[in-house]
Amino acid sequence: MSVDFQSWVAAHQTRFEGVLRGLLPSAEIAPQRLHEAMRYAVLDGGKRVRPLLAFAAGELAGAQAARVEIAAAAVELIHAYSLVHDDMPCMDDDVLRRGKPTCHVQYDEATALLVGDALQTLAFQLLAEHRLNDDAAHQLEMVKLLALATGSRGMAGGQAIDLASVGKALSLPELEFMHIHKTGALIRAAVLLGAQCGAASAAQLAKLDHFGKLIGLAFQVVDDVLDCEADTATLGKTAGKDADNDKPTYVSLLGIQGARDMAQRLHREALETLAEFGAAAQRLRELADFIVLRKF
Ligand code: GRG
Repeated sequence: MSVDFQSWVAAHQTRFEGVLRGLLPSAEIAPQRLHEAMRYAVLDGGKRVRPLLAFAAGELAGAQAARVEIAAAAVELIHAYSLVHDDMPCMDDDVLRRGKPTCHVQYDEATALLVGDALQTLAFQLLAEHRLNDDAAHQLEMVKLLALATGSRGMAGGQAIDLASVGKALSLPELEFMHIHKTGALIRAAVLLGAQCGAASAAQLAKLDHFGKLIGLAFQVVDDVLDCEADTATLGKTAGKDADNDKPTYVSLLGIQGARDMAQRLHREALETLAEFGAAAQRLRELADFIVLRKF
């Protein structure tokens, strides 16, 4: 990572933390415990990869930063909701997330369920409340895009396939289908929403969509490798869960080296889709590098 990129990431992460603090309901307001748990699940943790992708795509498309912040916050709230629900006993049943006790451990299961529900609805409230694009019809399309990426044809659908695949041998296309939905859909939406806060052409959006699809899948392939290779302290979540749970992964299907090779190929293809943007896509390229080379 270049020093310039590192300071771009740090500056955006810091500013975004302040944005999230301001958008989340105060823990002083009733129901205090729910609001406190929502803040616990969202603040002070996470790499903020999806918001960073939205910021980079927004910069490429000349979007106003204040608009991209709202789109990025909506995506991050959906992501945080998915982590809270995924960690619950009825799903992945985990006790550690972002280096802290998971939401249901810190609070209780009913609260964690409500935290996820409330974060998801807050995301859509933000998209309805704030101006994201000069064209209202276009903004409505953006709301639909996030809804599709989140629901049964996107992330929640991917999670359903994931839960049903435990102990089963999936083929590579089946595994790809699952991950393009479970992890990829929201990453793709982050890139597109960032760009749609600005003035990207249909042809540019198609390229960015393809980039988001490839880098979303690469993110998951790397996640599978890290689950095998990194330790719990580095990841801030329990390592080795996939093998323990007998889940099909890129590593179980291709082996560690095969999964690494696949991540490299997806990375290369993702960078190729950005070729025509020239210097304007530099941050997206650097984020693609970060996603594939990350150690946590
Ligand atoms: C509960 C509807 C529903 C969906 C859950 C995303 C997801 C679907 C579950 C999370 C389980 C998981 C570990 C998926 C692998 C990829 C992934 C999303 C990792 C976590 O994302 P990071 O690394 O997390 O961006 P941080 O904490 O950095 O934000």
